[in-house]
Amino acid sequence: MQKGTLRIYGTGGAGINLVHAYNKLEPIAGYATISPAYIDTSTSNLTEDIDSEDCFIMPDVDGSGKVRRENNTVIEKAIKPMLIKHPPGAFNLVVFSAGGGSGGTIAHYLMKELIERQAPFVVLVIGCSESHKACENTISTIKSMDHLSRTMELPIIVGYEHNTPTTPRSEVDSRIRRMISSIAAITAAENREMDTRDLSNWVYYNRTTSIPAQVSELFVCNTQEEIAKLPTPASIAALLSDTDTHLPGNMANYLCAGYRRIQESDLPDLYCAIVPDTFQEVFNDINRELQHYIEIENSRSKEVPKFVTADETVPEDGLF
Ligand SMILES: Nc1nc2c(ncn2[C@@H]2O[C@H](COP(=O)(O)OP(=O)(O)OP(=O)(O)O)[C@@H](O)[C@H]2O)c(=O)[nH]1
Ligand SMILES: [Mg+2]
Repeated sequence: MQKGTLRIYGTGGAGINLVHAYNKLEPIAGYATISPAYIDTSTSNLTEDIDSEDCFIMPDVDGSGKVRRENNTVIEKAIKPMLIKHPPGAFNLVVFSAGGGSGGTIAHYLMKELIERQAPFVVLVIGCSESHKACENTISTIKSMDHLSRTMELPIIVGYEHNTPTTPRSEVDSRIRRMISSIAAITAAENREMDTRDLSNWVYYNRTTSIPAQVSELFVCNTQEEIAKLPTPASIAALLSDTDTHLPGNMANYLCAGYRRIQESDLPDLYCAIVPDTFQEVFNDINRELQHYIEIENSRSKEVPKFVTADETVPEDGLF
């Protein structure tokens, strides 16, 4: 049996940092072989152990300085050549932070291309609101995904975490890595009764249910009790150890289950749930933060203080 390959595109600085944990990882039984691709507008997040053939750095630019439109033309043009060098796998992940200028922009054009090819993918997004600009970029990232999903009439599945003072980067990173390992487990192609088409329909749930395609959230759960606390998922991909595990009929609109082949495994059951109803709240929370930044900005004095008085003589070269 052919082992599954999971392509992980790490886009922008945070994307590269996160995907770096899987650099040159030896194949592990029960998990898809991970094939990382590091995509950015600068080399500042690359480390010496990353091979240049695993990278695609946009030509003639050096970072986007947190401005999404700084390099968007270069990025849009580069996506097709990038995909020739780093083609999509049977399943794909796009990992990035929404707060910067590069990761979210590269991810936007990449998602567009993956959707056009109907290549199944999940995006893992780190939202940021430590500054007005980061918050605005995070909102813009969500709006872009919403528009893309609407115009293409296909769902976009987002595993979402947010950097906050109480959820520091390291905690966010380990939650994102848990999602990566879970997706690598369900896409292993070694699981009994789980086909590639099952996983494609898990992502594109609108093919098999009447739920309209929309930006939807990914939740990884280990028990059915955890699932029961969520609004009803549109779809679940379950990876179980025991074929006798009872799967109640009302768990989700679409459910595909696979069974681990590794008998001695004490790995927990996995339920990867796609929920359409929670992302509105994610958006509302960030938007509230953005409105707060806007209020602060509006309350600033628009007058620029003048330190050179009108009766002073300014030297010809401006040097006081
Ligand atoms: N959790 C987590 N957050 C990160 C990490 N690196 C950066 N961030 C956050 O992501 C935001 C954007 O940073 P980057 O991902 O480096 O930005 P970029 O996509 O490279 O975009 P530009 O540098 O503006 O071109 C920062 O403001 C940080 O808050 C990381 O490794 N983990
Ligand atoms: Mg950067």
